[in-house]
Amino acid sequence: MTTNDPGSMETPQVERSRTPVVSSWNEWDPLEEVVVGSADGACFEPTEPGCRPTVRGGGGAFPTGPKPAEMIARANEELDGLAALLTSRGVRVRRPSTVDFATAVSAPTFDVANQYCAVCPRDVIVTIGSEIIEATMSRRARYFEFLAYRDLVYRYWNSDDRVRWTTAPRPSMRDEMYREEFWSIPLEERYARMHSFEFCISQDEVVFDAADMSRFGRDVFVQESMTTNRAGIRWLRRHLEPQGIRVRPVHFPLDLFPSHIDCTFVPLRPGLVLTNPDRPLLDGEDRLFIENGWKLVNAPEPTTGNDGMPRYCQSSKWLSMNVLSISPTEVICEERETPLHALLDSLGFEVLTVPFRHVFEYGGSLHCATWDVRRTGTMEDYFPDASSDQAT
Ligand code: ABU
Repeated sequence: MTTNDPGSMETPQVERSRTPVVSSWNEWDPLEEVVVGSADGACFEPTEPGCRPTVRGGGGAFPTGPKPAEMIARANEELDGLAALLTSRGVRVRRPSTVDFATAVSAPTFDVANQYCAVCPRDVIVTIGSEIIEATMSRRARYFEFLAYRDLVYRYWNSDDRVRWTTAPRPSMRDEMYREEFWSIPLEERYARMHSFEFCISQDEVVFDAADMSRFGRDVFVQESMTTNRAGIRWLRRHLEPQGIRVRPVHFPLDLFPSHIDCTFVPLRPGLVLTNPDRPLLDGEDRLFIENGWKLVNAPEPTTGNDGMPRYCQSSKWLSMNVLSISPTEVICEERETPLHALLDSLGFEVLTVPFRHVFEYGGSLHCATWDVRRTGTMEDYFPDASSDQAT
């Protein structure tokens, strides 16, 4: 059974004697409690300055408003399947609150005709140690997505006074926050400019999505992208470094439309990162890994090319590598990604699989569709040799 019933979270004296109810330092330690997204109330993402959705295969204008009920039901069936698998492995699963994403937003600085969904908590919220951080978000339709998790956040916060809760600065999302010209740059020019790392958001306000972060103990790597700018990374650094956490920007210059790091650079256990062969790290940014004995292993070609992805999916074929680790030896993968299963098996992992293709059109796969609240383990230093330190 999955639940968002607070259960034992209501008894702080009991919780106080053990691990905080919120505690997670990396992407691979044994998972104890997780939030799995829900497609309830989902809408098509609207066209806005930070997002230009297009129907794949030249299918005309993108629909607006609520997604059809059968589309939602298919995605929910797969999300429920993931929740059931996690529960069967002893992980406590919770679900977001239902939100009416069809409600328009009219703010002093922007309007948007409908909102999006709560399928991908990873984009919105992150656990770092016993702190929950709500991201600024980069798109108007996602400004209020945090509401789907507020009941849960309050319950965690109320149940254990070691839980820290931070909401990052709310950006204006006014027109000036975006670079409209980004969308009309021809591909050849994008290649020529790939090292400028200027995407559809300007650098004036603090902007980040939580899914541009990847947690490696006392090091958090943050991708500069269409959804996270340099001011966002500076904010994260000033916020986290006083706690002894090093924030390290990373760049993948061949990804001309980067959005979220978890289809590009996916740590699986201490010493091992699954990498994207189409999106190598910027020259020199791999040194820290190599000098500290980490192996970067390329993911195999996904079983579906970009052309075969669902019509309304705005993500790349590399959702194949958007896996969820439930321990340093167990990884959940999409069931059709057999070349990846074989690779992970050869690297010593137990590979668990679930069908998840219908979730793809909500912009994510297994890692995106989850928010890990508690994993065993403490803050470790996996990069003790910092001679090539990029954090300063
Ligand atoms: N939300 C993750 C999508 C990343 C990608 O399309 O590669």
